[in-house]
Order: sequence, then C-alpha cells, then structure tokens
Amino acid sequence: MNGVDRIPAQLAEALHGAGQSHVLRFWDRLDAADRGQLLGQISLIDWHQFANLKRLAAAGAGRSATSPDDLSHASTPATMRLRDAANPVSPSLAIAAGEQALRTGRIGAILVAGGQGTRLGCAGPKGLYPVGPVSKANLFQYLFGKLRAVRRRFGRDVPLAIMTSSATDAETRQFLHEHACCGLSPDCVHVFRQHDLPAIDAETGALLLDSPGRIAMAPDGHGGMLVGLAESGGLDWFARHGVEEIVSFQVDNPLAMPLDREFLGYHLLAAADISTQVVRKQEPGERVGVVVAENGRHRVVEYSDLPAALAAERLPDGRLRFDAGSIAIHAFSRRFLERAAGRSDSLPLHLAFKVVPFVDEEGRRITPRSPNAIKFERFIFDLMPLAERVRVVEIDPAEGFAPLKNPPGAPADAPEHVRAAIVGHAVRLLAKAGVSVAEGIDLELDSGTIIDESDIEAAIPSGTRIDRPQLISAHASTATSGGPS
Ligand code: UD2
Repeated sequence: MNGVDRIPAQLAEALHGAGQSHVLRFWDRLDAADRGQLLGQISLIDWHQFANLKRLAAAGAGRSATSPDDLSHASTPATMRLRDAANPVSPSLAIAAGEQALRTGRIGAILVAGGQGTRLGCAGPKGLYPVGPVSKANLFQYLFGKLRAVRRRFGRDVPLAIMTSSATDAETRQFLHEHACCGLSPDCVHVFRQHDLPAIDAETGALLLDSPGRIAMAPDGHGGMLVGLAESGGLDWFARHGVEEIVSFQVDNPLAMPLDREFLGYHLLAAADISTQVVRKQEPGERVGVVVAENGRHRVVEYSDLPAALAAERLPDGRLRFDAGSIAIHAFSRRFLERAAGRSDSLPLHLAFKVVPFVDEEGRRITPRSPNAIKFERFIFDLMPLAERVRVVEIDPAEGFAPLKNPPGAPADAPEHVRAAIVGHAVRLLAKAGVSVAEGIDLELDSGTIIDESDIEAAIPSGTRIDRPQLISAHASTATSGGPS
C-alpha cells in the first residue's frame, strides 16, 4: 500500500459535506502521483473559506465592484512630485532623509513575482523574461541589480523578500540558486510562496478540474503577500534585519524605482503608513488603478472596477478627474504591515470572471470561448483605507514605469516597448552626465552599478560620444568608443 490507494475518510467526508465529491470522479484511473497531488490539494482546501467564496460569487455575479455612486465624493488626492521645488517638503530634504535610511539599513523590499505571464504568452515566471537591450538580462537580474547598486553606494544590503506562487516557486528558487541570488547576499533574500485559491464554476459554484487529477486553482492575488509574508516569518525576518520601512514592487516593471531616495524621504518625513508612486494618467483606457481620496482616506480603484464614464470624466482644465495612476510601488511602515497582518479582515476578495479550462464529465478538457469561472484575488493596495497617513508621489513614467504585460507585436507594454524605454532612460541619464549617444543604437546602463548620473560622471568623461551598442557599467572607465570631443 503506497498511501494513495485509498481516499482518507476525513477528506472524502469533507468533500461530500461541501457537495464537491465530483473532483474524485476519475480517481480509479489516476496513477499514484496524480492521486497524491489531488489528495494534497484537497487537504489544503479551507472548507469554511470555500463556502465563503461560493457566497461571494453568488452575490457578486454580474455586478461591477464599483458604482459611480461609490465615487461621488471622491477626488484625486494631493500629490508630491519628484524634484518639484513647489512640494510642501523640499526635494533635497527628502533625498537626505531617504539616503540616511538606506545608509542605516532601515529599508527593505518585497518583489511580487507570483503572477503567471499568461498575457505575455510565457508559461514560467515572468522574472525570467529577458529585457536587457544589450545584456539580455532577465527581469530578475535587471531588478536585483538595482538593489546591488544601492548596496554599492550606501554600504548596506536592502533585505529583499520575493513572493512566488505555486506557478513560479520552483523555477524561481532554482534560478536564484543557479545564479547565486544574482549577487545579492543570500542571507538578505527571503523567498516565500503565496497561497492558491480555487477557481469555481460561475454558474454552479462547483470546483473545477484542470486535469483528471488536479483541481483548478489560481494564486490569491498580490495581496497574498500580507498573509504569505507573515506566515513565512518574513515580517520578523525584516525586523531582525533592522528594517523599518518595506517597499513592494512588481516583477514586470524593469524601470521601477522602489528605492528612490526622494520617494523614501517623503514617506519617512511624513511618518506615513503607506506611500505610493503614481503616474499622471492621460487616457481613460490606461490599465492602471487610480488612487482616490474621500473623507480623509485613500484607496485604489482598480482599472477593471472603474466605470468607463468615470474613467473618462475630465476636469475643466482637461485633466482626467481620476488621474493618479497607481503603478503598484508602495512603501509600508513595517509596524503598519504587522498590525494589518494581525487582522483577519484587512483585505477583501475581488472577483474576476475568467476563462478557465476544465475537464468535463467524460474526461475531455474543454477551453470555453467566454468566461466560465470566477477567480478570487486580494490586492495589497486595499490596505490603504486602513492607513492614517498616506503620501502619494508622482513620478515621470519615462523614468520609472515600463510594464511588460503583452507579447511581442502588441500595441503597448510589449517587450520591444520595454527595451526602448530602457534605452531612452539610459540616453537621458548619459546626457545629464554630458555623454552623447549616436541615434538609434542599443544602449544599456548596468543596473547593478548605476543609479543616477553621478555614477556615470565617475566613470565616463563628460563630452564623450557613444556610437556603438554597449552595456555601460560604472566599473569601467573605458566604456565608450568615442572619447571626449
Ligand atoms: C497591476 C495593478 C494596476 C497597475 C498595473 C501596473 C493590481 C490589481 N493592478 O495591474 O493597478 O498598477 O499593475 O503595471 O494591482 N502578482 C502576484 N501574484 C498574483 C497576482 C499578481 O505576484 O496572484 C504579481 C504579478 O507577478 C505582477 C503583478 O503582481 O508582477 C501585477 O499583476 P498583473 O500583471 O496581473 O496586474 P495588472 O497589470 O492587471
């Protein structure tokens, strides 16, 4: 007997009690591995939560999560702008505060890397997608470089927690192992896995089988980081490293500046519970949530939840009424996260109607043409209404937002747009350091050594012209082909 010949009575009863015995329909023809997998999945289902999901699905079917009435008193909150002397706090003060925090090791980071690259058309972790125009570095390598650059300049590691999911965990860990954490100190990297939640049939509320031996499950949204981090000991881990502020960012944005000194400074000087980076949304169709303020509280309304008429509404000056576009870079005070993790109701579940392939009664795998199932996700930005103090900081998208969402050839957010954004960013930074670049060549700044123009100034003489593709590192003083003119 290998332990999976029989269905444990407890599990069979739980399934029966929840009316979900159909997931055992193909038991007799499963091999030992599939039986083990299926039993493992069943044993992890929280049946109380499942009943809750069914209730939510029944109540939420066909309704938009946000109605225009919900937003009748909402407006776009006051924002600070990077490098804007008109800010109520001066940029130089903020930069000094941010630098001091980095120098004293008070800043940590969380990278959310649990989503599947479905829209991008890749099955594995998105972090493995190559984006470096010259280096071909993947997203992980490019982003981890930024943490190394901060260590190089400020002399302290930035402890990094990486959130994976069932879909990305094994490959991510393998990659980190094979690449020695991309040069980050291994004891300053904490990998944790978010939970999965079942996808359920939109009509019947039943569990779906993805294959005869596997229940259809999906990651519980990036909001899963709250529970996942706490359960894995990550909040204590940050505390042990002396981290007081934790910035979360997404794996699909290589230009992300989670450790921007000025952004951190505004957060710290306000003693904010949460600070968040936004870009000025220009068009209603841009796929970013919007930060709104209402009765002194802030929240993010996800783009898919914002009614079209409200998304398109403009103020007399022509700006969109809701234009503080969230790019999912949030700084949290660690104590605020600890308080939120201690509450069971911190993050609501959002429903998404999706196409979820399933195995029918005859064992055929069907991929429906239209959404047939409901997936459930938590969003980390739903912590915002719990925060007493929130800072909203506007950044220039050309400097800090180039999301990779779509496959090559798509009209926006495709790999070629992301690479062009990386090149554009490099050319502008070089220009600030007095270095010019020939038109149309691929160029990349080594994210592991260059934060800003001062790193370039130390490596390349002003007046230099670059006329062939290259990766420019601050280590190299001869990274050019031209030389000072
Ligand atoms: C997200 C934001 C949107 C905007 C946009 C900017 C949400 C709900 N939406 O939209 O407002 O900021 O990004 O690019 O935040 N992820 C996980 N686990 C999950 C689901 C997602 O780790 O269960 C990660 C995923 O790897 C990715 C990020 O979260 O890095 C965003 O996920 P997405 O691409 O599904 O979000 P998107 O583009 O719809």
